[in-house]
Amino acid sequence: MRKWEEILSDVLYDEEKVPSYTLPSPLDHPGTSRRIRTASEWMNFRREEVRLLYEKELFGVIPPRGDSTAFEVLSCKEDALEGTAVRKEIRIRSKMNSGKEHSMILLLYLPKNRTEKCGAFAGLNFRGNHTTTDEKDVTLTGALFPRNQEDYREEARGKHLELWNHRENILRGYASATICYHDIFPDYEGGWTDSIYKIFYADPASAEVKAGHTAIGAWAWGLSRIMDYLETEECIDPRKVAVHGHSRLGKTALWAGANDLRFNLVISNDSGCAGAALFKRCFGENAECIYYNFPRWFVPAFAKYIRKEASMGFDQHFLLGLMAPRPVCVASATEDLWADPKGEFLSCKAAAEVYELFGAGENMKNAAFPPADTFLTGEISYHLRTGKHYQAHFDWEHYLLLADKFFFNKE
Ligand code: GTR
Repeated sequence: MRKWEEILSDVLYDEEKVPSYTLPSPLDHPGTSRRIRTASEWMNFRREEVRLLYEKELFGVIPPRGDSTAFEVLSCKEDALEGTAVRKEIRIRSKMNSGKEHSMILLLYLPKNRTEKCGAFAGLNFRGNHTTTDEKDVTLTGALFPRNQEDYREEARGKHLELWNHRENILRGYASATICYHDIFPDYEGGWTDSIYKIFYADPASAEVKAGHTAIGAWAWGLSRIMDYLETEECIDPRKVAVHGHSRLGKTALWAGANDLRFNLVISNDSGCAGAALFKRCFGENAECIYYNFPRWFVPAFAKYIRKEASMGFDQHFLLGLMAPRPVCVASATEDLWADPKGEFLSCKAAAEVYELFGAGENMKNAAFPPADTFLTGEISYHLRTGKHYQAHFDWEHYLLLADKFFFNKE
């Protein structure tokens, strides 16, 4: 591998220098002249090939549920968020018959006084459940990541309040659920040992395990465990659960959505490289940058694409296509060039041919790159927010609008 300074000095931020490239079509069957023409051919045949391609080349295999799962309600507060919500903390315990166990704490806000079942937003947080809320009695989480000690303390409460939207989600009638991602796979190279892989393998940090699994796969597993719990909540309609994530957790939300069809709305906030953005544009963060900094996010097979993006037989519109026909939303930010906003948009456009098989995605197929701060809304949605790499109130507005539209037919 080259030195970081060298890698960084080659990063492209100039649209003029983007290499010319041809995007492969997810509907073509490689090596044959066969082309997918119907939704059922996609669902029954090609979709799984594409999913397996991502498993093999990027994100590895997501392990199954544990042999048994137990949900232990640690706390239940009936008058949370100024009396608008019920707040629960649930320990999700994934157990193996061998006796090994992994546990993590879910923070869940449920809207009160609803007559019909509600929808829900599920996402992972970066710094601990207690950083997503200003309620002072939420359990501190995120301790497995050594560098998180600065946030694993009282002072960090509410630190990421703005990124989260619990209050407004509740007021709009949605449940809001989150787990700290470090409690699933602590995000550093030493993280394998404490990750969920420890219940599946004797040596979770071995080369064999790393050859087939990743941190992103572990986090996606965690999102599915949230879904397992949400399915048991009386007041939630499990068909109305959106999975969302920012940045690396946006990549994770896409991978979770690709694998777990129970998520009926998939949201990628500034997911960038290896998320929604096209690799082949090599704009901003590229394969080399991301693999240099975060090898654990990918299987080693991914390394062959470093500085060889042109050789990839797929690109990230394939990943977006795995959501079809469920609605997917990709959000970028004007100052987040590292994540290549234009590449995220072009990927949405290119994914439209998969949605077309289902009679959807028309809005995106013919769309031009939208001006900042406007919503392009449909089965494939996109917006470019003015500002930095962040999940802001403006982003949430679009997500809530989409949940209203697709879950409740409200315009
Ligand atoms: C960056 C990384 C991005 C993105 C981001 C984040 O350092 O290069 O791909 O994932 O971290 O998660 O905040």
